Amino acid sequence: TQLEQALRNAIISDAIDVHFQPIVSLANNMVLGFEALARWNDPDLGFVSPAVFVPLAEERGFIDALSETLLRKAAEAALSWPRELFLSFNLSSAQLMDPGTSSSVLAILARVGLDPHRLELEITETAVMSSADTAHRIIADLRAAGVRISLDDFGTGQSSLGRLREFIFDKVKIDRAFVSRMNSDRASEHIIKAVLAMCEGLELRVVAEGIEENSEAAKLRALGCAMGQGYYFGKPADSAATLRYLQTHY
Ligand code: G
Ligand code: G
Ligand code: NA
Ligand code: MN
Repeated sequence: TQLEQALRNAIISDAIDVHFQPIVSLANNMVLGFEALARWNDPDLGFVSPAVFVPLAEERGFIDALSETLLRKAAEAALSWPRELFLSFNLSSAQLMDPGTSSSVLAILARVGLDPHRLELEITETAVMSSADTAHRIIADLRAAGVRISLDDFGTGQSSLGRLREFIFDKVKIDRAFVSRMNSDRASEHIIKAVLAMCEGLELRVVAEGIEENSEAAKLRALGCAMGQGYYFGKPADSAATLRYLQTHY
């Protein structure tokens, strides 16, 4: 298809960029790290969402090439940041089915010179379940090297609490569906409270995603949520804008 051909060309010509969105401490608004988010603005097709081209790349077998380029760019940007902030990077489900993923991730870090302790990988529950044994091996190898693992979009899709018993995660990201409904819907607030209590018991760090308003940040802070991410703190921005952001935000 036209989209597939354009994506192939974009990967070869290095036309897919990485943007960065801040993740902050809710206690004091300090920036703790950034999530890398792929951005592709094609001259003919215009802006194509990663929600479209990541699954296409997986389906067509070029997710490795795409992801390696993106991780390299993201890691290089992280090295230019003025402080040792963490870099959070999304792994797709196809990568968790490929036994080569852990060594390829660690090889990129070594080549770029980014300490594995500064990397976090965001994965979804569905991705872990799709090929459980391989996924567990990859996660164990990466964690042994110091990379941390976040459970993304928690509370949606195929989530099962049983997964948390396996202690393969360092952090849980509460899906923005709960945050955006928190002010209008009591159920969402109760769910967030329960997730926070559970994560405290399991010694999991928690990030609330999709914070767009001060009232949401304030409520989450009052509930004891440690970290937040969302347009209220900063939208995804390219590496130059991210450096400028860091000059004005601590
Ligand atoms: O930022 P945005 O709404 O455009 O992202 C849409 C989806 O694409 C999200 O689910 C996000 O996790 C995913 N995504 C963004 N960048 C990457 C990437 O570099 N790799 C993978 N696997 N997924 C990504
Ligand atoms: O699946 P994942 O959680 O990685 O995807 C995060 C997506 O949410 C990205 O596409 C990102 O651009 C988007 N996002 C980040 N912050 C906000 C926000 O405050 N509001 C909305 N609507 N989307 C957000
Ligand atoms: Na993510
Ligand atoms: Mn998410």
